[in-house]
Amino acid sequence: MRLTSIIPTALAVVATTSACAGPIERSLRPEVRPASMQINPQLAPARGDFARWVQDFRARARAQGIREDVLERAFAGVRYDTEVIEKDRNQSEFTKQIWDYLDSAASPTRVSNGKAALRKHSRTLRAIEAHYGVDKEIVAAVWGLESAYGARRGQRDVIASLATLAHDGRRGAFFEKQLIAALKILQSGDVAPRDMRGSWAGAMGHTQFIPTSYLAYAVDFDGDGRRNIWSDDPGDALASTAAYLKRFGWTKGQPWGVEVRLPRGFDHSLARRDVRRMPSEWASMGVRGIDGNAVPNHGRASILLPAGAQGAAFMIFDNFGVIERYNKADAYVIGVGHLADRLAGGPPIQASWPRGYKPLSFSERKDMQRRLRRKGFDVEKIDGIIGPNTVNAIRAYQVSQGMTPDGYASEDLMRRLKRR
Ligand SMILES: [Ca+2]
Repeated sequence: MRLTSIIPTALAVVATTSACAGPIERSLRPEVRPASMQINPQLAPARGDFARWVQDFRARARAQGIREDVLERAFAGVRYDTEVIEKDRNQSEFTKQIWDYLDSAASPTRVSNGKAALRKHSRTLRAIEAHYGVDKEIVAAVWGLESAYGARRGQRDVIASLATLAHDGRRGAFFEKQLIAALKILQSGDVAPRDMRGSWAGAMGHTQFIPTSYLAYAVDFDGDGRRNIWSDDPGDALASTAAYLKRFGWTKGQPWGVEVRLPRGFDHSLARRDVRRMPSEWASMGVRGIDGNAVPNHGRASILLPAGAQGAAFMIFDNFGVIERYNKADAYVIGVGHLADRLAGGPPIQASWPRGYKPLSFSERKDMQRRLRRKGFDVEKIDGIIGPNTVNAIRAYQVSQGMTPDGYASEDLMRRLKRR
């Protein structure tokens, strides 16, 4: 299966709702995206002729300090790339449930290739871990998801891709900023134009930095005077990833999260990011590691149920939020974290997922609430939101039906409610 580059757009928003199994995009790639990056179809007119756009753009680039000789070399032979636009248009069609995503993220091949990569680059990765205080398995896991350990760094001309996307205008301002940053990279001499290759969306090198992230966070780890994230030698790229994670507060030795078992009768309304407790407090409520023991006190933690009550449960720590700085999707963060655990010799996720489950649509959820109310299980509001009240009503209904009272808004529940 091909796990290609995509800038997650809707994904980042959708997938932060941890109470339901939202669609997960095909990408295993993080992008560092400014919060202001929004898609507004109204602002997406065709801008006409590409060559004329490039002329106008070059004037804007010169005004921002890019030298004419750099522009001349960067744009030599650059053409509008229709494939890039096709990929940009199609990306939202690729969706995955979290369990399918995690199957890919920690596939047997990716785990064994990762172990081999850790062995092959052990000296570099240990030096990076020592210098930045970021666990080498986490760095390797980001590498594994971003480019399959360097095998898929992207072969497109970054200037052509970014110019095409900036000209297209759907997210023109964002990509023009990336294009300026890419030109600054060329102007710095870190890389020659022909070597500045990347994904269709301009993510570059082993860990797929976009140009603005490169400018802010890339490092020259081998000390040759150039920050080279494109070469076969992954040292600078992996160190850049570690530098990035360190910058956003990585705590060495703290897990991103650990899989837990929730006690019978656990109040699922506590499974929220803003409910943060010490593992000992969770343990006193019966929340245990998968081995049955209390989770060590690694710091305050939340309970995350990425696919609802029927899937795996995780106790997540501050490092989870650090990985989110790459990509906010729960699936991505768990993918990186779990792959890292596997590379360190850890076991697969133990819980089973509600495979085959299709999330109820908004109107189905409202229909479910109406049916619950009609049967005497009040949900307070018919709003399509599965909050604590709805979960409690589902539980009470499930008890009345002799079902497992997990409070989960499943298709099975819906079928039951539709019976007389
Ligand atoms: Ca270097």
